[in-house]
Amino acid sequence: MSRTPARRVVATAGHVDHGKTTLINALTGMQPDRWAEEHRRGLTIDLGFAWTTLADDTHLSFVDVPGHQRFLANTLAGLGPAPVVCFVVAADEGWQAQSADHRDAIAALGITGGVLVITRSDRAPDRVDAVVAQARAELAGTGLAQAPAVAVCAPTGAGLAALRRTLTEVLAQAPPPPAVDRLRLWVDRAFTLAGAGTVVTGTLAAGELGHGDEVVLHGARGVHPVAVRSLHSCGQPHRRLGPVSRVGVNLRGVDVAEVHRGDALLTAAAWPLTEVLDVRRTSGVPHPSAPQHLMVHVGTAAVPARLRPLDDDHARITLARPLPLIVGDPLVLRHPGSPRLFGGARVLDVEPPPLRRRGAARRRAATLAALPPDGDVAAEVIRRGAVTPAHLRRLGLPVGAAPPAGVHAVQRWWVGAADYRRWCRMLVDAVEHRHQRDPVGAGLSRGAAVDVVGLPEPGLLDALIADTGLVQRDGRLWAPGHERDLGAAAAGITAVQARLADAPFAAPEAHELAALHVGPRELAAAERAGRLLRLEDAVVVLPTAPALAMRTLSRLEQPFTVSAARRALNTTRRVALPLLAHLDARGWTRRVDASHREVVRPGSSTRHDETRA
Ligand SMILES: Nc1nc2c(ncn2[C@@H]2O[C@H](COP(=O)(O)OP(=O)(O)OP(=O)(O)O)[C@@H](O)[C@H]2O)c(=O)[nH]1
Ligand SMILES: [Mg+2]
Repeated sequence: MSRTPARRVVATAGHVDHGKTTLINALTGMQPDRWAEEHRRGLTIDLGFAWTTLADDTHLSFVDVPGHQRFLANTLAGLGPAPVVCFVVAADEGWQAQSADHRDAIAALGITGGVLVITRSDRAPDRVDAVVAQARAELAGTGLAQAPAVAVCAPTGAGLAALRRTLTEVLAQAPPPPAVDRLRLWVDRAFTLAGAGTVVTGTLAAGELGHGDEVVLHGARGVHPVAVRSLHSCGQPHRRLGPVSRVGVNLRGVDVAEVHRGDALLTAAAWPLTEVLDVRRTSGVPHPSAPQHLMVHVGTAAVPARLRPLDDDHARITLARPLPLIVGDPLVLRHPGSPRLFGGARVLDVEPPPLRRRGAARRRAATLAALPPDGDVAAEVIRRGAVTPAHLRRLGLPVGAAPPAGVHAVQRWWVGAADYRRWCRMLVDAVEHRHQRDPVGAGLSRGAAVDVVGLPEPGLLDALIADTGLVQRDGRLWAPGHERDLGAAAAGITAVQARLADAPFAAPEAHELAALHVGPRELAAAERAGRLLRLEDAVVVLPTAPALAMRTLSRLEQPFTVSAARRALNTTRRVALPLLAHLDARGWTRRVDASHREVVRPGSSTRHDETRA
């Protein structure tokens, strides 16, 4: 069975002039230095690209970086998205200043795969072992501490076969690219191709990209929808590419002038775009010794930023512009206006809480110190009160299918279990309190309930109502039974009911109601309790009155007038008019003309054999 050959990307690293470009040229037969100025000066200035195929059919692309410290930003853009490096040290010169810079960058980026290549071995064959030992000592503590070493002489080809074998082994053992369902391709180059338009290139370290995909380009001016017109890798067209590939993407929908290194092609709406992040130091000086103004390098982006130390190892970084970052992303920190790196950090939170109150920074440092490197889902849920697992996943947190201990799934949200219990108690108390204060009042409104409990998501209220067994009517809440409890008004309402039992259509007059201490609120409460029916604000009958009226009206000659109905029901126009309107509304009677109605007979579309609506 044939299998699709793996695709891998390796970046170079190492001091200026140590032979990185010469090595890649010897391995691939391609010249990575693309600019005339680079050839004239014999110096790499910007990233170079070349590729070859290894013995196991792996398609291997190289990103060749400059060694000169002036071009460190370019170097970091090449190393940023690369999972594996060829770390080059010249045998005749040994470890040098930019060897150390690149070592620091690799440490900050958390790169763990690589080969130590001792170049220019022909110039100092007897120094090779010493330089390997020196480099190993310098790389101790980084992901390259255990990297295999190979000595080469590019001009003669000595050692190249061994290097290819070693690269094959290292790449085979490197952890597979993360399986993610969203694209983030950091752009390292943008150019136009005659007849094709805008092309961007980058190292696709995770996610996939396909012909026709609709994605967004995120840059300094926000996000911009674009479509993939065609895709290339290693000079070949492809329908679809996954990690780890060098990709060239021909884009529809964007002018080349609008695209820059550090922009990113993203799956639309799949990434948080963040300016404020909390980070943990992974290498370099403690945060309080770091400059307040700095450059943050991540992916291929380099963005000015402000650093606010929270403790030695934790800091808040505010970027000059938002970037698509998630928890776990590695950052390289550099002095602005200087090629020196002073450290690395890893993103712990891309949606941190504001630090406004006194002592907030100290408390935040303590919280961050307790976080595992990939974040703590339960802590994030509790901090936010309620959050969807999809949102946490988007932030890069390790969200499983089920909520972690201490977290409940409630509808589409995850909430802290203790919070949820507290909200339930608060809601029941607030409803109870409202009823005690005003038994004939209209219960607690939903809006007031959300406010009183301080619910982070109003939508959670329905779950709380269901779980607490509260009764909801017309958007208001009662404890079960309380919606029928009339408190001090009960006696007055009972008197009204007794009177209507004797004379069903003799609705009490306003002054009679007043004498019984029954006002509009008491009538509304009685209606809610199912004890009275309000035909108009102050015109009340028993809930059985409409059905009773129908018995009388159906015996009248049809159609009938209001006067005929009034006489038959032994009542007044004050009651007869709203009663007939009520029957019309129920569909039990209907108007025939301006002065006549008739009973709608059973068997027609509506029936009147119910006693309550
Ligand atoms: N004798 C000898 N010379 C070499 C070897 N490898 C590279 N060189 C020479 O070293 C010089 C620098 O080589 P480059 O490949 O440009 O070095 P680099 O690391 O790419 O330099 P930057 O990109 O500027 O950092 C060139 O003159 C090369 O010809 C080697 O194995 N043996
Ligand atoms: Mg070079």
